[in-house]
Amino acid sequence: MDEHLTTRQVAEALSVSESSVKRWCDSGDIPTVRTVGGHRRIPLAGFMEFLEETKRQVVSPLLPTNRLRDVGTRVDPVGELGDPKALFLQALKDGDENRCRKVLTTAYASRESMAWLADEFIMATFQTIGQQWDCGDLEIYQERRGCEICSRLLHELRRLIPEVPQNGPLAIGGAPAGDQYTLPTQIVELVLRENGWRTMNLGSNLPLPTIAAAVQQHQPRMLWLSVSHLEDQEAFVSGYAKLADVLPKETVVVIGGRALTDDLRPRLKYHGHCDNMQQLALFAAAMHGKRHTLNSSDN
Ligand code: B12
Repeated sequence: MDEHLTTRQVAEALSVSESSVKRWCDSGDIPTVRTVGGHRRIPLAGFMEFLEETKRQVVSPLLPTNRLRDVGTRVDPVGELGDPKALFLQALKDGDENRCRKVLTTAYASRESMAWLADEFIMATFQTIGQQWDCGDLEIYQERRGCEICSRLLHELRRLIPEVPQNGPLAIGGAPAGDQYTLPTQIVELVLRENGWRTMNLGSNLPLPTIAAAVQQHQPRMLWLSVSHLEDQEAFVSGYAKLADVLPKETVVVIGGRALTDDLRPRLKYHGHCDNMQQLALFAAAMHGKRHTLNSSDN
């Protein structure tokens, strides 16, 4: 997707008249640029700022997907040619939120898939951040600030995913007690929304009994658990078994995260384990009756 939108595309995405969009462009409410022919064009990053400021949500997807794939990955969001991941990494380390927004939105625009963005862009970039932190080339505050910036941008990207109708299936989830990681479970929520699920992200560091209480209260069709860190594996295995015992039979459990090692997983009962978000997208769509081919360019 070209990361500049037309007034017609924005009007359709928000289900408003094109003349309203043109008025917002001319009044400066929506950041706008002009083509040589004088046509209004709206940068995606600017559109996201407008959505954030006006607390609006797109009601229909921005563009039919089939026009998305011919953009390739070499983007030039800030007027400098460069590998987008390297640009994103540097912007995160510098704490430059606007540059992060430009690079991330352009990368999202190139594939319009949260799952792809999470696996190929965000996870990869944070792995490098982890390595640089681990060998002392990066200050802890830079890592934490990077997480905060990324989390805010994910909230903004959420507004680009059409609201799921109230009769859509419900998925709830989070990270267990002792696990302070918020990005993975925040991303799971976006991937599930993108695949037609209503979602309730309960956040991180949740004692398993309170997750059981949430399942009892809301009777979701799916429960997700993101497990990036375990203080006490044995306590988790016994606590998880108690949770599994009280789950309604309609609730399907999907788990993921770095702490779910090959030794630990066989000791847990669950319906699905995914290594990454693109697998989750396929699982979530299949559960929703939408079968995607496993052709790599499909998600
Ligand atoms: C950011 C970060 C933190 C932050 C997180 C802040 C936040 N707001 O989320 C905080 C400050 C909490 C943190 C703390 C620690 N961290 Co840390 N952290 C990281 C870092 C840099 C990025 C992790 C991240 O969020 N990545 C982005 C997400 C999207 O990717 P991901 O987690 O890899 O998830 C992918 C898959 O696992 C899967 N997935 C994940 N969850 C789920 C769920 C489902 C349902 C599904 C289907 C899939 C799925 O999909 C994702 C890909 O898209 C990693 C480096 C790295 N290599 O990743 C170190 C890293 C994981 N941390 C590490 C360590 C050691 C710690 C501490 C123990 C340090 C300490 N001594 O205190 C603490 C533990 C805190 C705790 N109790 O939880 C080590 C772990 C080493 C190891 N052997 O496992 C790493 C690898 C750094 C390093 N290189 O040493 N950390």
